[in-house]
Amino acid sequence: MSRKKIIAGNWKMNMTPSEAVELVNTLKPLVANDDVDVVFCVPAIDIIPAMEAAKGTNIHIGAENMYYEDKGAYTGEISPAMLKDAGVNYVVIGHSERREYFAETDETVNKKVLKAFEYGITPIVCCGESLTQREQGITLDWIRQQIKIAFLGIPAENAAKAVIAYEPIWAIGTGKVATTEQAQEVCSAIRSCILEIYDEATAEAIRIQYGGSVSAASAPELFAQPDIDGGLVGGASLKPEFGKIVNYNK
Ligand code: G2H
Repeated sequence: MSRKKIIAGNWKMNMTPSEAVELVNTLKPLVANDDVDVVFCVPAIDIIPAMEAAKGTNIHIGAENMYYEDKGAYTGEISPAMLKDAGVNYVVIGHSERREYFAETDETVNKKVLKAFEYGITPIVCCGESLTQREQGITLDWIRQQIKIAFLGIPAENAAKAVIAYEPIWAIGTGKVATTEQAQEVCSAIRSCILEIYDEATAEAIRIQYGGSVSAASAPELFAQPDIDGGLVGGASLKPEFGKIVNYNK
């Protein structure tokens, strides 16, 4: 079975609404590639203007986070209903920066994944090990635990539609990209873990991205790996370079 690649930008806390419109306008002719799903995950305040600017193109606008309750007294949070109503179909969940600075845990990640599916939003579920964990040789155990908890209670038909982003923390924003072998090894282990939890069809269908200092130079080899179905791209998604990453196969 051949999976459609998914290449997503993660803008993080960059771009004011007017800068967002400018960036979408700059990138839209550069990211036209119907062979891949192209997603720009943007700050909440940029979602609506970015969506307006991307109208009529192949770009999907996604969110970088959401809360796991439907509505209520949660000052400052964004609900899944708000995202859905704005036309958002993808949301990044459990990025390592959210885990590090905003106390997100595997349990809150699981609640958010459950809630995203309830609203028909595709979660991009992030996992990844620290440098210490890699040096201790516990990378695969750690990732398996993150995946098992993230997918607790998720039925196979939903899991098959999910996206998992493997992002080694030591490679994020450092310019230190994982080697192709390291990235493929972990992405393949993630697929085996999904096979263990569910079945072959789900493991074959789920899309697994690599993230961490992806660049136009590293993308073609990374995305050619059998278990890497695209990338979650930070720094390079804010530049025309993102067009080259999306067109890695041209
Ligand atoms: C990892 C990645 C995007 P960057 O956080 O999710 O960022 O490509 O800048 O390392």
